[in-house]
Amino acid sequence: MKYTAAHWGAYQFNDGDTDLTPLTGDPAPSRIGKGWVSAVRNLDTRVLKPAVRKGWLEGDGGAHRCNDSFVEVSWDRALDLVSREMARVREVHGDSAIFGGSYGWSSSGRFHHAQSQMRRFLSLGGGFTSSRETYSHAAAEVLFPHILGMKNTAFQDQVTAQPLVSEHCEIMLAFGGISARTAQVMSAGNSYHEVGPWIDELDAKGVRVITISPEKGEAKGEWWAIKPGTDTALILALTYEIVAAGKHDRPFLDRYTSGWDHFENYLVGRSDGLPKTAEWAAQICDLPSDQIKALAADLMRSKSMISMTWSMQRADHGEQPIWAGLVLACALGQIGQPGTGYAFGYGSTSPVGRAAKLFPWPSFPVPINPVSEFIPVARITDCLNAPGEPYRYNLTTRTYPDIRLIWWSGGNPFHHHQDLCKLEAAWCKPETIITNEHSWTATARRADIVLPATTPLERNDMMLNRRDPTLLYMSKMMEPAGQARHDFDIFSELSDRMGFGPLFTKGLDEEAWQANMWARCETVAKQHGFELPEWEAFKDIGRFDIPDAGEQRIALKGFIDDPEGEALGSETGKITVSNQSFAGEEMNDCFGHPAWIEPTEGIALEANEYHLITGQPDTRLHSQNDMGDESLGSKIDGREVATLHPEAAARIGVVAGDVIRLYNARGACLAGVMIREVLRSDCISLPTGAWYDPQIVDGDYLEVHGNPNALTLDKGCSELSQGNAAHTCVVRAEKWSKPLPDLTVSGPPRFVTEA
Ligand SMILES: Nc1nc2c(c(=O)[nH]1)N[C@H]1C(S)=C(S)[C@@H](COP(=O)(O)OP(=O)(O)OC[C@H]3O[C@@H](n4cnc5c(=O)[nH]c(N)nc54)[C@H](O)[C@@H]3O)O[C@H]1N2
Ligand SMILES: Nc1nc2c(c(=O)[nH]1)N[C@H]1C(S)=C(S)[C@@H](COP(=O)(O)OP(=O)(O)OC[C@H]3O[C@@H](n4cnc5c(=O)[nH]c(N)nc54)[C@H](O)[C@@H]3O)O[C@H]1N2
Ligand SMILES: [Mo]
Repeated sequence: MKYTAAHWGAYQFNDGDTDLTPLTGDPAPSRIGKGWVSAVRNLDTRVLKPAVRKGWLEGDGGAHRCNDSFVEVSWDRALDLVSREMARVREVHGDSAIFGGSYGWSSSGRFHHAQSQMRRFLSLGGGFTSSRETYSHAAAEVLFPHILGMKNTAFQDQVTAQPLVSEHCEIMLAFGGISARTAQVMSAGNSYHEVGPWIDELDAKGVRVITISPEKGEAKGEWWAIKPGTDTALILALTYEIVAAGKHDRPFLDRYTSGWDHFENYLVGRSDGLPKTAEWAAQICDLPSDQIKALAADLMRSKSMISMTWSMQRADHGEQPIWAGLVLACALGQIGQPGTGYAFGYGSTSPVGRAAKLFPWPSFPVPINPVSEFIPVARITDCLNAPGEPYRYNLTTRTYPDIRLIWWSGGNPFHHHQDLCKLEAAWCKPETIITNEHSWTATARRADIVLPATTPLERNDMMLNRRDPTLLYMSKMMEPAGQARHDFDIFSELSDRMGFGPLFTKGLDEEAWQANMWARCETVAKQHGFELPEWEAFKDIGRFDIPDAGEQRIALKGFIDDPEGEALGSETGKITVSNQSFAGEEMNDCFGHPAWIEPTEGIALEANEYHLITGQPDTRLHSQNDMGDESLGSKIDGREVATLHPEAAARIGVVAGDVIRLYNARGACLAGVMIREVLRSDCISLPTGAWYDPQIVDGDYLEVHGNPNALTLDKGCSELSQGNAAHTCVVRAEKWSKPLPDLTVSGPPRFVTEA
């Protein structure tokens, strides 16, 4: 038996197999995996040879970057062009002119990790401007150190174990729901999917699960169809009603939090004349006030978990709901007890609340970057548009660097960024863009030099995931497509050409590096009281399951048990209900305490306006595998499918199977129509990830495949985090009755021979 792994699961196969089987023991294998092998084998969309953009060869300065043809070249020529261009840019503009932020999920093996390989190469070559935080939860990453005194990853690692919730919790108040759809995924690989079974267990044990979301999706139990972007108002009202009844836990608030009184002045309206009552919230959230009051009363007498999906903060003012939710949990005083309190990310990925020990497995080493310049990850368009301009971020004022060369590897900004039309214009500004890619993604089609990379199915690697109790030797399943090479080989040869080959490789090849990483794993295992098989034996067996790997953690228990000895790293050592350092900054979009701040758009909808919900796709990981069978098979007329409520469909005048045009001032896209009563009638849900395919159709710029980022808002959540606000977006909709434009992304780009 041989093994391999992806962020969506772990797989086994025998030599000669043409498809993969989910790992034995996985109770709920992922749908995404069904489209993996076909995507890798789809040679129409794989990058088969190095390619250089025609306009770049002709010196167009980037002008035609977003709509150009390519010249296929030899590896020798491609690497020669790259090394000369890198040397030129470093020489003329300095190291910080190179942007290597390269955000993205790449693939699961820890040796062939595209970003780590690239960052090792760029760091050893002189350094690069990097990026901070993620598209997943930037607002939390910036906020939590202030209010919880710890990093988001540290909090994620201690989120209360799922079995404890099943056993002890009575009300699971799930903002954004808890979804097996998103729990298909765990960064670095996943040997079992437990969230679907956990949801069933909560149901079986009689836990009252309340899904607060504009979209019910497949959720079981109660559904509160809240208006998007208004959760903070609901949370404040629940807190208000608890305070008004005198049922807030004053001893807990005094002992474990700071700044309650200042917040309470706001909550009850002493500071702004506006009590945050159930009636007040009801009209903002579009929920009945007596339902809010009844829930507040139930919370006062029940054991509850206040759970927030990551999506809650991927929105304008995204800091507010997750901070308000924490404050509600403080008012209820159940933090630090088994199965109750506060959680961030149940279901958003598989391992959040997983009852398993954590092991600090090694990763491919990335040296310290000699350049300290960085941008908040989602400010890429602003950075390219406004070098030298000031912006606020995490209580400081910074200026955007002047980027002349971008290298992207293992990420797809023309998937992940918002307002892609605006990004396209900014993307034409740098002098050169280089990418390593295995597929002709929208980003590869907008790069100057494209270096074809292998996929995990075409190489040997290791699944080492600190949150998973299984280690796998990932065996190569098939030969690389075309002339694709491993990222490690690409960067090894480039370092050689650029004079630092031995520094990059340390004289080791792929096999020696992996054996070396395994030796470091053996040390970690010994420190944790167990032995790993030797390298050759591991390669042979392929799978190692850690003994006694179970562990049930309780979030913040150390602090609750010993608030002085285990004081938090926040400004007061406690959970900050009000935060003095924010208050001192006078930000107009994040105050000294959680507050209701209207989002930039979507509070008042005009006729024919809808909230666009752009969550994660069921059939893919972001844009990965979009050209595989599972994703392609789910489309309507080749377009990504938007879900509409029957009333919305009737208003727009469409039936299931039609195609609609969604549009706003930022852009327009087509999508297939599915009609279901699983979302609000003023919402349209269009998952992310259809490969971006904008075309000029009858004089209009139209994304023809169903990529919602043609429409979303490119704005920082706030001056605090500058995270993305992808979920805040309003669109109009109309039936598309014209002929359907052919997709261009389902085939390779235009190739030409050099003039
Ligand atoms: N509207 C909207 N937009 C969103 C979101 C949303 O909710 N709504 N969600 C956001 C979130 S949370 C995220 S995390 C981002 C995700 O955005 P990304 O992580 O950028 O999306 P992926 O499609 O996973 O991109 C990974 C890329 O790496 C490439 N790749 C994979 N393996 C390798 C390899 O071994 N070598 C090389 N060289 N390349 C490889 C793949 O082909 C793919 O193009 O999207 C964000 N965008
Ligand atoms: N299948 C699959 N799974 C994935 C991924 C993938 O691409 N595919 N990507 C992974 C990644 S990188 C990430 S970061 C996580 C993201 O995980 P999440 O952020 O949890 O996932 P989303 O699908 O963006 O949103 C979850 C829910 O939030 C709801 N929601 C949207 N707006 C609002 C709102 O204003 N209020 C409330 N209460 N609810 C709202 C949506 O309707 C949706 O049901 O998913 C991971 N899992
Ligand atoms: Mo993410």
